[in-house]
Amino acid sequence: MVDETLNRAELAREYDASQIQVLEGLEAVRKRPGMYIGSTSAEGLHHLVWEIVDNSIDEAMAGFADTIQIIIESDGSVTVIDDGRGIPVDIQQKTGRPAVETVFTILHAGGKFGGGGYKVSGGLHGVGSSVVNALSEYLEVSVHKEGKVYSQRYERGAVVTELTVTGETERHGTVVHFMPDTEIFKETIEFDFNKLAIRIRELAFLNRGLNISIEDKREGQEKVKAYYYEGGIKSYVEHLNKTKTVLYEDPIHLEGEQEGITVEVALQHTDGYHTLLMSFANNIHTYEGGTHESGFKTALTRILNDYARRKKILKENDENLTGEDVREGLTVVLSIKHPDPQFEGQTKTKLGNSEVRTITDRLFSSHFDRFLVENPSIAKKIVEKGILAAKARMAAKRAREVTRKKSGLEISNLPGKLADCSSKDPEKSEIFIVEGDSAGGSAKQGRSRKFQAILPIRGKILNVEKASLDRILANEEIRALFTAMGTGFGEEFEAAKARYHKLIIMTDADVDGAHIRTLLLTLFYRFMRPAVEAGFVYIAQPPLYQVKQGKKEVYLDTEAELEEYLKSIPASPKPSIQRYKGLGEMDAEQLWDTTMNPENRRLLQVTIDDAIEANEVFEMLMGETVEPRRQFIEDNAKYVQNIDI
Ligand code: TSJ
Repeated sequence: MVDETLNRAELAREYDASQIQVLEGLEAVRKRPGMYIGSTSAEGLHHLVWEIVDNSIDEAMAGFADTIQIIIESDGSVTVIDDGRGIPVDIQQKTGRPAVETVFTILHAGGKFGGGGYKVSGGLHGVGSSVVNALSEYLEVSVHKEGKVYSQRYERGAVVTELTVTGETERHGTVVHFMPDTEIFKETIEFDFNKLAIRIRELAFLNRGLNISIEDKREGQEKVKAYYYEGGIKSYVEHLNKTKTVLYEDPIHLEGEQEGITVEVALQHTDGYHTLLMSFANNIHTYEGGTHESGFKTALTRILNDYARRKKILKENDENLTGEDVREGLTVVLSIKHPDPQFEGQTKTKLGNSEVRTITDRLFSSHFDRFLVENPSIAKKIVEKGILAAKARMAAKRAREVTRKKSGLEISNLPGKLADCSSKDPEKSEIFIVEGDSAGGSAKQGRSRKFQAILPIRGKILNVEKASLDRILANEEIRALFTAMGTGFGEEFEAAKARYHKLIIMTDADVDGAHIRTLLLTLFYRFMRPAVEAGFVYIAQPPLYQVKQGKKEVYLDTEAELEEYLKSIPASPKPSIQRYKGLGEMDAEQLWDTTMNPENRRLLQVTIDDAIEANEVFEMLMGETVEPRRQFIEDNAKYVQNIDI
């Protein structure tokens, strides 16, 4: 028998050793923060909030919490509060330290006790609260449990106060308050309310019955948004279809569990032609799909074909409906919860667990089949919609075969507004999408004709406040853009046919410009995604200020740069400062010098993540009916510009 009791000296030595390990662990996080949170830009900064909130969501998913508050404090720090059981505070056998301290000081120790339940842990999420602690100037935790409040404070990951009882309480739950460390987040530590609100609303939809709110206490920006959806993803589908004509009143909602995996689906058909399928695994949006999505799709197609044959709506000689036929006009939210999700793909948003394909197929099939049998009039509408889509598909195919008719997007129909370049080498060619005819005129004059093409777009036509995406796609200027690119769009998109390898968005530095840019990025994300992935899409950055002193002209991009520059030059002759509100205020030569000339200009390459975010902002804009959109867009303008970073 080994004597497991340690004497005091041994205990002290063990404790010192473990403290050294703690510091080494968290020091590694501070040395290479990008490894743990992706980046130290605005993106990484916002991950801190999700790392903390995810723990409260886990507590809610386990059934112990139903209210989560997120507060941006007036000094820019963040507080997250839940009404769960409170992180355990008891002294752990192994470390001799309170469990809550371990959560914040040991890498990957988050939520390891208790066991079981689902964890939000995919992509960059779930690396743990200790990472947030390591990257915060300070972090304070308060646990409300069994009548007492236990509190502890850390600075840059290190314990500065022992866990002590600091008061009495009648409630239960966890409060975490932290200030991101400016030594780590050198670009910005400013949280973006709208960016947080978008994800918080999504979490509310995905977790039925959860009360989740976000409050901004910063001066001049005070606001609160609270979300609660009794119907969960069923409410999500209702919300997504709010502006559409639906084929039956209530979304179909199905839920099942097998081998510890829960599958939840809500779907509803509209009279439109687009499919909107959003899938999630443990609350993470699986943009790239995966096994849950493919299991669902296969099952939907098979069940509808079987049903249509049983009911003799499809005759013996009729072909089966295809997946695309049965998904036409369909809006779906699919959400699965898995104890050990595997995320794959370029952006780690593709679910890989192979057993999920079969489980989703089986659960959805049996529920959906029963639904069709029990609701024959809805079933009829769904099958008929699919048959109509199949007929349209076959008619279009015949038309193509017989007439080889042109789609209208051939290069031979190049739009009149396009000032094309003379180069025919796509690698050397650029197209500028320019907001407004007057800026378009300056750009046409100022450009290098050889390799730069200009396509002006009129802002007011692109009024997202009124136009649905369908109508936007029918819009002449948008069609002109796709024609000019030579790629086709959507499922027919071929990046290899792109006539330009740089597609540069050039909009004004104001609200409308940001608005148009969001719309364009949304379009590219949805209908030209391979071009975004190939890195073909860029944003031009016109300067904000021009300072003239005598003959000398200098262009500056930010107010800070302007102030610094003004300090660096003599007071006389008095410099004249021009603030550019729009591209139209620059003449052709200025536009070339500052924004178009490859030698001086700075272009921002758009990443797929930027496009995803723009798409989310767009959806938010389309979805909000209560709040005046104008106000929202104004609040959001700063955020939209942030996609530049
Ligand atoms: F991790 C964290 F510190 F960042 C954090 C955790 C932050 C916030 C805002 C909340 C939480 C959190 C943790 N909320 N609720 C919990 N629950 C537990 O940690 C817990 C409590 C009791 C038991 C048990 O088995 O009795 C198990 C767990 C995991």
